Amino acid sequence: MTPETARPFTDVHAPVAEALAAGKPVVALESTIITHGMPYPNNAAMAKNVEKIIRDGGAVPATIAVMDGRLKIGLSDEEREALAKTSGAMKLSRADLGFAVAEKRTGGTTVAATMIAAAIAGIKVFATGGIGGVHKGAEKSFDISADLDELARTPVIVVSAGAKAILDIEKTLEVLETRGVPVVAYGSDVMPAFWSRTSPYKAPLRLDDAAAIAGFFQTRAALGLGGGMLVANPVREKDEIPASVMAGYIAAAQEACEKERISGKEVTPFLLGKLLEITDGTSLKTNIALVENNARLAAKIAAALARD
Ligand code: PSU
Ligand code: MN
Repeated sequence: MTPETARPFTDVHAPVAEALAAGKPVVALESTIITHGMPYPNNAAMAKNVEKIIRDGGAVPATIAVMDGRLKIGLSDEEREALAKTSGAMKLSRADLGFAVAEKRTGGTTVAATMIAAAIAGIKVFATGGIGGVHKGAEKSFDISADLDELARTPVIVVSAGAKAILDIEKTLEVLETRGVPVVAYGSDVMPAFWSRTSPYKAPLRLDDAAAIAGFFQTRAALGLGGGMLVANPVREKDEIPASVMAGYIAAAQEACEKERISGKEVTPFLLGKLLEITDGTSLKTNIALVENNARLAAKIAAALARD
């Protein structure tokens, strides 16, 4: 897909098109988190608020999704609200993005699909909650998210709160290293674990300000290294669920997942839903807070990129 061949299938929302044409900062946002990651109406409120945070940070938000077969780069308020209410939306990654466009379906884009769309639109920074990664037990299930391959090939900075603690963080880091994806923890020596600020794993790289992250990205591009990079931004202390507390919840959710024989792309939504139940909504509060935190940092990185 190139910008030219994708154009007939793509709708770029006017404020996004204007910002891109003027070289102003733009931040992409994914939509699987809206369609599959959170229940309505929390998903709608989160999606709206995250866009506001990006605007307050001086950048233009571009929520990406497929609606009735149109690849949307930026949604109107009405479209975003409609997507949040859609039941039966597809979960779209690299493998099925083209299917949804060809068959005129509606779906939320994962980190992988959002990166693809951002790259064709010329957007370099993308904020999400957590990326997909290597699932626990992957040596049996082979369940490794397409997000990791996409990070290796598509030149977008993905700002996340690390890999979800429902994943095998150690194996996820190994795969990212093998694929040549830089993982930069923001202001931390250890990898954050989504709901928690810390994990037992050392961060491969550390940078302490947005301008340095932008500079690193530009240097990689100049060296012709290709591909994207992952920024791991720890959730704020006041919003975190400590790793020791989270571990018990995750084990319980995992057990339910195995018992109910959930597999494939249902695994992540199932585990998130189960955790929501088990934690009585606390995990959702933290999830929303960390997405907002990532949006703030992504706006700063986009602003730094736009300055150069
Ligand atoms: N983080 C969340 N909720 C989500 C996801 C991440 O808090 O719904 C989504 C992202 O879109 C990510 C996807 O790209 O889960 C990974 O799914 P899979 O493991 O099937 O590749
Ligand atoms: Mn998977």
